[in-house]
Amino acid sequence: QMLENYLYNALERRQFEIHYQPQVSLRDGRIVGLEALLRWRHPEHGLINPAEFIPLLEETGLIEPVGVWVLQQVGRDYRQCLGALGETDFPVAVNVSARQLAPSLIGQVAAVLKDNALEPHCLKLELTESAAMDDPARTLSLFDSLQELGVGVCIDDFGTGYSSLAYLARLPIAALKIDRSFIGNMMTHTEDREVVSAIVALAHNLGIQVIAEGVETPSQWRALREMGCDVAQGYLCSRPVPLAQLADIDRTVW
Ligand code: G
Ligand code: G
Ligand code: MN
Ligand code: NA
Repeated sequence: QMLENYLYNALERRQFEIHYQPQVSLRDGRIVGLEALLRWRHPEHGLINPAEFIPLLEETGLIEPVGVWVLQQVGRDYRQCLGALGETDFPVAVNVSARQLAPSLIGQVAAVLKDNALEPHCLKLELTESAAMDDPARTLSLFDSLQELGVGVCIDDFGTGYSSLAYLARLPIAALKIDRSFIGNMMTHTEDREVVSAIVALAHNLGIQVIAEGVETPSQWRALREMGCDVAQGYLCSRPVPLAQLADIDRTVW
């Protein structure tokens, strides 16, 4: 309740910030993308993770203005992100909630590109598997519009929801992100390793890139590379960090 009252003013008090986590090619070790992750810097409670307040933002409808702010902030940060990493060009992925899946999302994304003079491939959206499958017809029409705009959509937390494979094959999807629960167990549980391997094969057969989430150890990295998984994201490479710390990421660990 307390948190909820504070949340109403958090946006105008500029208490939200965005941290960035690199996504690294399993083939050549290059940073090929970033995921933007929202944080709330509360004056008394310190840095609060989204698991604690995203559900509240969704319930109250505040996710809509906050979601617009996230997109715009990522747009403003984009060139600095690349500069910090010494790279020329890669996409930054922004998470969107089911509540943001309205036709207005297309206009919001288009405005961010225009306002910040960005090419469409600079931005990607991430939508969880369960949000995408909630209303498959709506999802299909939004994905088609985003593809027309040139902005790719990734399916987040893949493997934990109930995908209709028929819909999945019809959606224009930029990448499947394998849920970190499978990666966490893949070295100790054969079944999880088989699930990871099956998702890689499914994605590749559909011409879709695969990103492994929650990669924490060198042995997971090696196993994923052997399976032909494309990209790794996780604490092994870097925790999500504020923009100012992107330049300090230690690339000798992977
Ligand atoms: O960063 P962390 O692991 O705490 O994120 C927890 C969850 O919050 C993740 O599932 C992530 O997708 C979600 N999340 C992070 N940032 C955003 C955001 O800007 N918008 C939405 N809708 N969800 C986000
Ligand atoms: O659901 P989504 O994939 O958007 O959530 C990303 C969340 O996962 C972020 O909140 C981030 O802090 C967290 N995360 C990123 N890398 C790792 C990791 O290697 N291990 C664990 N346990 N969490 C991670
Ligand atoms: Mn995500
Ligand atoms: Na995820």
